[in-house]
Amino acid sequence: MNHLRQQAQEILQANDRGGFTVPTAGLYPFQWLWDAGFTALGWMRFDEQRAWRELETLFQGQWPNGMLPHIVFHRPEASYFPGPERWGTPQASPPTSGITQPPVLASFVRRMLEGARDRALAEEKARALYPKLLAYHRWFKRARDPEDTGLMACYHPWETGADNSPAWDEALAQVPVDPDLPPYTRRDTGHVDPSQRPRQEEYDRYLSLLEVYKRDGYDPLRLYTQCPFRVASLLIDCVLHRANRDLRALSQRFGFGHEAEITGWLSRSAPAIEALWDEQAGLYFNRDLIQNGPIRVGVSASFLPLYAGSSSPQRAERLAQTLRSWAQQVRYLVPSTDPSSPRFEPQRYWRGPVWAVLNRLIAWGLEEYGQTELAERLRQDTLALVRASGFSEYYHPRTGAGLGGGAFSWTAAVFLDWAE
Ligand code: 9YW
Repeated sequence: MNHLRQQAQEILQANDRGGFTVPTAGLYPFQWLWDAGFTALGWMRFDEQRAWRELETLFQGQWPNGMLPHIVFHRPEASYFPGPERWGTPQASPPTSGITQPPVLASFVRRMLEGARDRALAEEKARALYPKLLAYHRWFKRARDPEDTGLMACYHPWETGADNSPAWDEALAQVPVDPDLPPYTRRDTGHVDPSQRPRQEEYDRYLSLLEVYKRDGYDPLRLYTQCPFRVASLLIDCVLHRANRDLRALSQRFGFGHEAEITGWLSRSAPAIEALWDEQAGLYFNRDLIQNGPIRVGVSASFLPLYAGSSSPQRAERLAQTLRSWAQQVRYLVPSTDPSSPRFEPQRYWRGPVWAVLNRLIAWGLEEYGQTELAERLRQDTLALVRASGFSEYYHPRTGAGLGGGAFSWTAAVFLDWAE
């Protein structure tokens, strides 16, 4: 195992561009939001200073309104599309994308603080990051839940972290392809086998949404009523709920005094997440906010209310049963889509493959509900996949083959954080 730890460290070091870590060279040459969070957890295991730096660098891209974008384009790089010109956001220095991603950061900052060997450094860094985290979470509430429903409106599959999940098929199909869509050349399929990437019709719609944002001047409240893609995503809502619990703990610890405000948000999000439960399916479903109905496809995010901590013990037990039934159908947990679904595609990106980061989040939740055996199963499966196929972006849930990009930062980071 030691040589794998060594290799994982070397991947982070090789992907380090001086203050930020690219997810993988070539395919993703910038800094991504939730990747940066996981990567910081990995750096924490061998270079704490560098771990904190990862987050500080990410926050250089924070918008004046508090929004934290999903990509920060620290320096020009032609190997990725769409770059800053295509996003056309008002944010110039550094340029960024115009949507966000699952907000793991407050939870990870708390974890880093509690696990740090250099206590003084951790206190100083976490305290300095706190106001930025608070501004980000306030932006979420203001911009994405102006009606105080408890669920956040998401405006793009990229924003959910799980781009081509079958959960978004119908909602995305409702997005008209812009007849004046400027021509473009995909770069992703030049790096990775197209059978492991989203399809062309999805890409045309992903890019048509960017034209909508630009036309609407990135005005979040206009998009709240006008955006042709609006979903409540379990990845965003559960991660944010958990992050708000951790932000509240940080507020209390440092004496910032925002606990009542954050408790107010939590009191709305907990019942709203629980309303996504489906008794018959034994799991939680994402929700289409335009059709105003559940999206009945089981996905790996369907287990995240365990990570949020909003589930009752009974529902947690039922979720564990559902997960065990998935385990009958694949060799490695957790496939990103229910393997009994007709939409399950075991090698296509978020339509079936196993992702180490999702396993990490789900296992945290399982542990907290006392489901230690299943949590350990997820840990063992993740380590086995790395041993068999290296540090891939994602893995085939039946064969264990490594898929997507290689030498992948967040997979290496999860390994460092998880392998004892
Ligand atoms: C894209 C970087 C990102 C992840 C996303 C994943 C993929 C592709 O790669 O996005 O073009 O932005 O879906 O979750 O953050 O690893």
